[in-house]
Amino acid sequence: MPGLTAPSSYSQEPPRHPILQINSKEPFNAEPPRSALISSYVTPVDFFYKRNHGPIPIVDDIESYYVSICGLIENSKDLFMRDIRMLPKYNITATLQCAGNRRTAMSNVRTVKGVGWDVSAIGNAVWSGAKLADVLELVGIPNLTSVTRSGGKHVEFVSIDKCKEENGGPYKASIPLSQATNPEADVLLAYEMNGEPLNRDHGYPLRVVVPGVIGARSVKWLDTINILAEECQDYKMFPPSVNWDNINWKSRRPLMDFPVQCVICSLEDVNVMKPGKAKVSGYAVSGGGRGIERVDISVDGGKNWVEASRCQKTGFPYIADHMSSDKWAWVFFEVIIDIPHSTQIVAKAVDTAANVQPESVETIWNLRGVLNTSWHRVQVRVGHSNM
Ligand SMILES: Nc1nc2c(c(=O)[nH]1)N[C@H]1C(S)=C(S)[C@@H](COP(=O)(O)O)O[C@H]1N2
Ligand SMILES: [Mo]
Repeated sequence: MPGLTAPSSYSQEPPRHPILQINSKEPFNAEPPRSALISSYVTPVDFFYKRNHGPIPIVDDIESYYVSICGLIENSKDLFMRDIRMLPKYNITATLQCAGNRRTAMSNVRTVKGVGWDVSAIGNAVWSGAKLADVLELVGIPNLTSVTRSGGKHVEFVSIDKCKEENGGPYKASIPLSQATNPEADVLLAYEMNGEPLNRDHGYPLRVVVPGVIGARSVKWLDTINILAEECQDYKMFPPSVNWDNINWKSRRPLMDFPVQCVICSLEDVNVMKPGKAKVSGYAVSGGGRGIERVDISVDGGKNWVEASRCQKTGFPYIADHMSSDKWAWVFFEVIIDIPHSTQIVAKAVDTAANVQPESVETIWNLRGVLNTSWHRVQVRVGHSNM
């Protein structure tokens, strides 16, 4: 691990913004409040959720830091930061979402294993760096390769952090080689976030960003890129019937694209207000680069619906899957509705493949508590005062 050290204690953590709600201190896992999350289309680094499995690594010497590329390839190679910076630099606006986003709501159905998250284990940033497809070309893997001559089909990213969940080993995750070598998939080795060098929490000096895919694959503090025949056995989803006694880990594929999701961020779970008009706003996003076709809002628990307006950048209309839209980024929605009496407000989104969020969290419950994309519901208690 040249130039990069993984401390085994939490005594050298970076400073963090006091606005963050801390879900776990060691390792540090935190998310911003809902209102802060939707205060800007590009999430400020300070407000961006932080998801860690161990202590934050430290770069002692950026000059000697390199990434090794090895495994089922003809020639292994070590790439220094200057080699990566020499490649064309791309700026990609992409939303990162943890598979555990909204896990707390799922654990209210039945206990699940994992860090609890409200609705803000998500953020949208402009990531800059080299395309992984260009990096892999340097080691002789052409664009659009699905299998190397020696049988490599997956690209594993290995970090150096010491993670309890990995039995003290480093964090790692893989993606298919076909995605890694597809320039249009926009997989980056990123060294900047929102125009600044990555900070320590988000992977300094170099991280992977896999747009449209669960956040777990965007490995921070990159140390090694391994070309493998088999995929990494991590982050999976099991049917509701599976428990810790009958689980067969090998029976499921790892999660990749996240499904369509939307969340109301202008309201908390329970709200007290006067009768009248209220703004309902939040974010909607889908995986795999699919756009948001529609966001529907109901003020009667899901019987009747109105359509919310959608936007990404001010001054540009949002058109799903259009050149002018950021294909990997979330969309904000907004609607003004009349709330005459106490009720449940519901939001659901539809993506450009006509996928829609499931109605109830009960039907998608799983023991790891991943991918809670059920209709987002908030309660409103309307008080009629004579004042
Ligand atoms: N090395 C390393 N990379 C990692 C993780 C980690 O703990 N260690 N967490 C992953 C998970 S589960 C998510 S959701 C994202 C979170 O990225 P962020 O902290 O920049 O928001 O990073 C991923 N990459
Ligand atoms: Mo995650």
